[in-house]
Amino acid sequence: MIIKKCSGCGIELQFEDKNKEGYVPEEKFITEDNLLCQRCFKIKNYGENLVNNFSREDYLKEVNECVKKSDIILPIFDIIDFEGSFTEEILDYLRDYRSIILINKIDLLPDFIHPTEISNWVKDRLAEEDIVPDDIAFISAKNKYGVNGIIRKIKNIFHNKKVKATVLGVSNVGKSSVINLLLGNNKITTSKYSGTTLKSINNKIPNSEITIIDTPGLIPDGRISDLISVENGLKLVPAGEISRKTFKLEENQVFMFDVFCRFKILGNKLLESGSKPIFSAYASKSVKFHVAREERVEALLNGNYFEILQGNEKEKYFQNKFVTHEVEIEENEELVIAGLGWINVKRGPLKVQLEVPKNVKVIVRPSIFKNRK
Ligand SMILES: Nc1nc2c(ncn2[C@@H]2O[C@H](COP(=O)(O)OP(=O)(O)OP(=O)(O)O)[C@@H](O)[C@H]2O)c(=O)[nH]1
Ligand SMILES: [Mg+2]
Repeated sequence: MIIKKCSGCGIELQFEDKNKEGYVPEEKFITEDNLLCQRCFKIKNYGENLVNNFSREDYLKEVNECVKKSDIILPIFDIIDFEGSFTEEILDYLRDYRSIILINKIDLLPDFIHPTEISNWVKDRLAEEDIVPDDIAFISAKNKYGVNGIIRKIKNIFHNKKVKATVLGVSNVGKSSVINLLLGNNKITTSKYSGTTLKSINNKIPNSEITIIDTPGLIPDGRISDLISVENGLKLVPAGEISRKTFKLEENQVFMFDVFCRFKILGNKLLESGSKPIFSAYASKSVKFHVAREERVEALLNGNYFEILQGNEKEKYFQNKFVTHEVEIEENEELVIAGLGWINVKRGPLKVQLEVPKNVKVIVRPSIFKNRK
């Protein structure tokens, strides 16, 4: 029996069962090569979100097998959801293998930021996790920025030797989009939904000795965007430049990150001296920021001011167990809520009481952008 694989998602093709993954009609299977399965055809042509039966463990096993056979790994991180891009497995691979880290989606950074400005920030954040890659590339698959540099960087390390390079990362960071650019075609299926690539896909980069391997996205923990419906989760993922607003907060006021989480100030030395803390909030444009008096919060959560979550879905979201974190953030630090956004403290320190659903990853990190006047 001949084995053929879908060139869009890597799944083994079959013609026996229309309702199972990898289906193609029998005559196509027999007579054609470079086939697309029915699922990839629907994603590519109709933008459908088709669920699959693969589990977190299936994906991990597939990625593990590819990594073991690689000369170098190319982990991709999303610059806008940097903390949401890590999983323990990815950090372990990075400690064990040679790597070039690809920082993707830099088109979503505010206009005033140049990638070189955040390069030290990225290096320091990785060093905190004991990671020292061979190189780092700042790229945008959307704008085709920096992608040719990847090939140059691989050649710098391996010269003209044969190389197997595995691209890996959490779902939706743009692995397949980057590989398509390296190949100069749109062979691999990409989509705005998570879980598009199902199995590994090997391709040779033209005019090189490099075999580039795409892998299915690993599933991360702790992102707010994964606690709501897929369609609404996408609204929390910035599609254009991220939105930024600056606030001063009184002691009895609450800052609301839409309905998703909120915090109040727990007293501040600067407040006592009369000057209020200042911070900027960053998130996707669909997320509404709001400052309210504490007694108004309940009514705002129940009313129609915030628009992303409605009806049953909002009720369901509030059924999550919420926990309270007390966090102190220094000037030039920021508080990140994975899968939602962050606040950057310009005048502090700022001590807050944050309410978020349990298991959502909350961290304090050095600011990604230098403060500007
Ligand atoms: N703004 C922006 N969007 C990007 C960029 N690269 C990829 N995307 C978008 O991110 C989404 C996911 O892209 P894919 O290439 O399918 O991501 P993936 O990592 O292969 O995803 P899985 O196969 O599901 O793990 C798509 O909507 C892409 O258009 C980028 O540089 N900038
Ligand atoms: Mg993919």
